[in-house]
Amino acid sequence: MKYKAIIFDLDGVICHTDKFHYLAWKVLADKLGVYFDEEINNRLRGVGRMDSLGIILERYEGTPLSEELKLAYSEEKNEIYKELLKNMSTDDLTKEVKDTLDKLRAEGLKLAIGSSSKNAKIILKQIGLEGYFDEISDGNNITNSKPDPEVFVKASDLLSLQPIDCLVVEDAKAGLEAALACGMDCAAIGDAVNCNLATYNLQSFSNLLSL
Ligand code: B16
Ligand code: MG
Repeated sequence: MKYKAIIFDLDGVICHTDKFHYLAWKVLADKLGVYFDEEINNRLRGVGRMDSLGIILERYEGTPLSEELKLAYSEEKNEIYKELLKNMSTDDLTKEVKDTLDKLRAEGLKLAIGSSSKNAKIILKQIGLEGYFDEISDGNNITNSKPDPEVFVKASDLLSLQPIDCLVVEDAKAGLEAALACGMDCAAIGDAVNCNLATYNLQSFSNLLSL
């Protein structure tokens, strides 16, 4: 492989937390009387928490919400989400993903996380990957979330590598756009394959071994 490091998105690539995001946002949407379904939830993939709330509020017709109240609602959702994350375990990390990561590392590649989530470290701990990655760039060290490239730029900085030496693996359009915006090649997986934006399209996570 021509890269020195791979930067993995977390949710939708290493493991799947969309069902927990959905359940937590649904509680808030019901409280606000806003229609919310799985299709709208799909639009939240890779999008930061406050931007996600903005998408949900597109259908809100009540009295205008102050920024302070929006922040309080997003924190309320996050508390529900964090409770749901307690249900995650090592069973949420597939053998294919773990074996592939181990083989990539054995080939000498550095492995990092580039996630919009402020809960990335909690999730990694739940699935048994605490301390596994060389670097973690997540929602806590950025001010602009994907499609802004900040999270990936910070990851390459942490790795002390140039963007051209890093490959990003993403399941969301916003993530592919973020990678391309900072000059990184990217591999799409899942729904992101249909975006036709990626350098590579993966049918399966283990396809990374043949790039
Ligand atoms: P949090 P990723 C993203 O993770 C999720 O895909 C997205 O649905 C979520 O809104 C975002 O993290 C922020 O998450 O509320 O936990 O900070 O795909 O970038 O790993
Ligand atoms: Mg994702």
